[in-house]
Amino acid sequence: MSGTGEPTIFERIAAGEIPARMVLETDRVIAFHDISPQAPVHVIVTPREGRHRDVVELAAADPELLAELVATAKRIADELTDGEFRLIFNTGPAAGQTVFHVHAHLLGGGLKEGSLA
Ligand code: DGP
Repeated sequence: MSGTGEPTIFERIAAGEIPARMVLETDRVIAFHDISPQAPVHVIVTPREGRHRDVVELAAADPELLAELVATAKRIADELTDGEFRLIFNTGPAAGQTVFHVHAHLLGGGLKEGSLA
């Protein structure tokens, strides 16, 4: 666990304080369209709660929640893509992580130039 400071933007989205184009919500996971899409389908999949900074922390602390995150991404991909997709966890600032609340980028349907991948 980490991040005892201010809630991140994704925690504020989960709390309903900031609007987002929701795709799917479960008890533990939320998914919404990325504000700056890098592919025809670009969805953020993230835990509703918890203070896990990145996927490495989440895997160590709550592997079941990580598995649920991946399963949720697959459910969404089945609906919104041809079933083939990228799942990217930026880990650390030098890797492009800007929001320090673990999240997966679900990318599908072809990538734009200069994309995350
Ligand atoms: P990362 O760089 O891996 O930490 O990804 C953060 C992503 O979150 C980035 O692609 C843009 C997206 N994002 C940032 N702020 C918001 C927001 O307020 N709403 C939505 N829907 N997406 C956001």
